Amino acid sequence: MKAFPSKLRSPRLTSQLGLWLGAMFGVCFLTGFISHEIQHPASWFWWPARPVWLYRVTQGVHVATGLASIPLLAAKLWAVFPRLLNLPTVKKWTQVKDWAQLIERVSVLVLVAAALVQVVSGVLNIARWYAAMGFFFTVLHYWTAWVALGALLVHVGVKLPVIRRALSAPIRPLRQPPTGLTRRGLLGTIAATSAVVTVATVGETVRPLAGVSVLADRDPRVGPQGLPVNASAQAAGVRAAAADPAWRLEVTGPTGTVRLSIDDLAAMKQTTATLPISCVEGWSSSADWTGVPLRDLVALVGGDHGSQVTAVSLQQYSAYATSIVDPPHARDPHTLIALRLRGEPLHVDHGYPCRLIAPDRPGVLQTKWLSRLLVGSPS
Ligand SMILES: Nc1nc2c(c(=O)[nH]1)N[C@H]1C(S)=C(S)[C@@H](COP(=O)(O)O)O[C@H]1N2
Ligand SMILES: [Mo]
Repeated sequence: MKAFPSKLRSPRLTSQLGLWLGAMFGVCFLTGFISHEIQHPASWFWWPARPVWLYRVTQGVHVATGLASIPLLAAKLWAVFPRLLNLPTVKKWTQVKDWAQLIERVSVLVLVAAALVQVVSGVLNIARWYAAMGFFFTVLHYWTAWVALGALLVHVGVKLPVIRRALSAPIRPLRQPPTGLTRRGLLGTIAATSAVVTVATVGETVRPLAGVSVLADRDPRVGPQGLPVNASAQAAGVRAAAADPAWRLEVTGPTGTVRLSIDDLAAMKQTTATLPISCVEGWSSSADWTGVPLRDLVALVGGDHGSQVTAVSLQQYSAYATSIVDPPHARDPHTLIALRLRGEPLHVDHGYPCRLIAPDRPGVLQTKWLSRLLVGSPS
């Protein structure tokens, strides 16, 4: 195919881009897998409560590597484009001679499709197109990642000899001195584009870069009490319930149920901790939270070191309305039922009357507008 001819295309360029892309994908897959397991833990999975910033880093890396891979993916597709559509023509399956080649071709198509699905759905999620995707996103993004991984392993397995040859062969000088872009110039441009994408977005979680991250979807400094808000009390339909003077936090455990007013909670021993909200979408923001350590409430109803807590919101009909607090987090002294943010009573958009805030946990599990805590043993 003669479309887009370029002397810069070579097995070496393709292999080099593939190597970078593979490394990005590997890191992105691993950090994404961790995030998935924290939210839907398998029985073997365990996630610590410390260091408090660990999830903030893994999820920041997940979103950053995903975004930085977009220019690499575009370049890689460009590099192989003339051959991408070279499908072997199969008239009868019984006549297929080169099965290895056929499998390789199909795996490439699957890989390209899966990579595009991941990039597009990831970007749409960051842009908060929940209405269009909702719960569907997590399922799609998770399973497509496995499909991509499988196709990638097949692809690399089949191409290994070509990759080896391309990367170990001495660089063949071009017959004519290059006019325009050189190979090195092209690689440099691709790397620079990825770097620009990263710097332009990573400020949503790396605070010192917030000022230059022009493409960041969230400014980690903006919102009521200097903290971003995804779901407002209005949007969550909890304005009235949150303002009701009859509100009580209902805590149920092995020894029974206690109902605590906001004054009751404020009269208990208060702890202040600096903890980030680390949204799965990649933005994060740290602040001082003050409230009652969850473990004190656990003890109040007869729970102990091994207790698991289910936090339930006033909000209804939302996937974010409940969250499970596993023992490592439930017993951590900095896991709080927060009443105050930066020294002021919580803004209603941040979860007034009280919210859960725990170290090293995805934002989506930091349940706002609490109504009930159920203390039990891990299931
Ligand atoms: N009840 C409830 N709690 C919630 C949410 C929600 O929609 N409802 N959003 C979660 C998400 S996705 C994040 S990142 C954190 C911070 O969200 P905020 O920015 O809307 O406060 O709160 C979490 N707690
Ligand atoms: Mo979030």
